[in-house]
Amino acid sequence: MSDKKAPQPPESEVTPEPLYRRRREFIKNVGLFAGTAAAVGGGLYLLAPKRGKSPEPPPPEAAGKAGPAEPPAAQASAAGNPAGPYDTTEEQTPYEDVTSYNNFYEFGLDKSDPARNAHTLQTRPWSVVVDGEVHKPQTVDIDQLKAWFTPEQRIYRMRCVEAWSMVIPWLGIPLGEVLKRVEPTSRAKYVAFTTLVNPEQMPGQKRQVLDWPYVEGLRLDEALHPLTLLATGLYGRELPPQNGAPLRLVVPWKYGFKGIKSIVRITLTERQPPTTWNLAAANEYGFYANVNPAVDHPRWSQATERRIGEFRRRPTLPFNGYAEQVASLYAGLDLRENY
Ligand SMILES: Nc1nc2c(c(=O)[nH]1)N[C@H]1C(S)=C(S)[C@@H](COP(=O)(O)O)O[C@H]1N2
Ligand SMILES: [Mo]
Repeated sequence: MSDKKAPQPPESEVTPEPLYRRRREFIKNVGLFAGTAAAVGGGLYLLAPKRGKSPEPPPPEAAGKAGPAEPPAAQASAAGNPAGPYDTTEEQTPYEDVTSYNNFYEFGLDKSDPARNAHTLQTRPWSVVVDGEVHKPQTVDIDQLKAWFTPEQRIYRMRCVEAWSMVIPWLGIPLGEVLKRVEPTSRAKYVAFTTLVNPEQMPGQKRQVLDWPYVEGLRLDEALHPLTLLATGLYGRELPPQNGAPLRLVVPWKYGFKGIKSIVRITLTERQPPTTWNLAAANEYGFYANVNPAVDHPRWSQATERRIGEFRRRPTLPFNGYAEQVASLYAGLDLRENY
């Protein structure tokens, strides 16, 4: 992202592609040199087969640090055909790209920074506070949460506000199921999410590029929609730290920045909560952030996007292709004003 506080315009997504590839080659070589260092965190992922060759995740050892593998059932279905009513059949973005081209400013501003740096994140033990306007507030351990609701696979498109996109097979728990368990009060209208603050583990937080912690929010009806997921994994495996381990939000009809990573708190509120990118640049990033090809970003068009791995741009779809499922949530709302 070029200026201090704003995502890069899509032009820079197109032109630096060769640079991005060169950099990856470089990182790969460093990885080979690094030897044991490559065995922790993202190191091994960068040694995985080249883009296009195989969409398969690395062998189980590679995910070792992230914790236990996902249940065999989830692992088996990850490579197979989509089964659910919400899954896309579009080609899945290779595991290597999903885990090496990231936005996670807590670990640096460059797309390749999180894969290199996020191994310092300690994802166990990890607990999540669920509180606010609920009858049964609680603090739950991440493994307890995964035992309550076995993560299921969802294959979703992800569209970043910078105008690139991916197709990712997530493993996750529908957020609505978690919220129902804590019993929202009649006053609950919104859900606020908070990322961990820990500058030692997240060195990017030593610089005030954004207001830490990263915070996000949804309207309660959006949070309860069956598409909305708390992801715990991808490609049938534990979520890598660079993708927001151990728990991150996925709202596939909204721009990617709504998908807050490494969540430590979920608070139900009466009032609309503040959100990080809206605080950084309110004229560029709204609370809703629904994918909308008809409403351009002030500095670039949102009409088209670059699917990672493709060269021709493709049209961006209203609500990222999920209009049938979610458009009714916004009946009567001016989507130009509520961007
Ligand atoms: N805490 C936190 N969450 C975050 C971000 C971030 O910088 N910090 N970046 C967001 C943006 S802009 C995008 S596009 C997605 C990227 O998710 P991915 O790296 O798993 O593809 O994460 C979102 N969640
Ligand atoms: Mo993004």
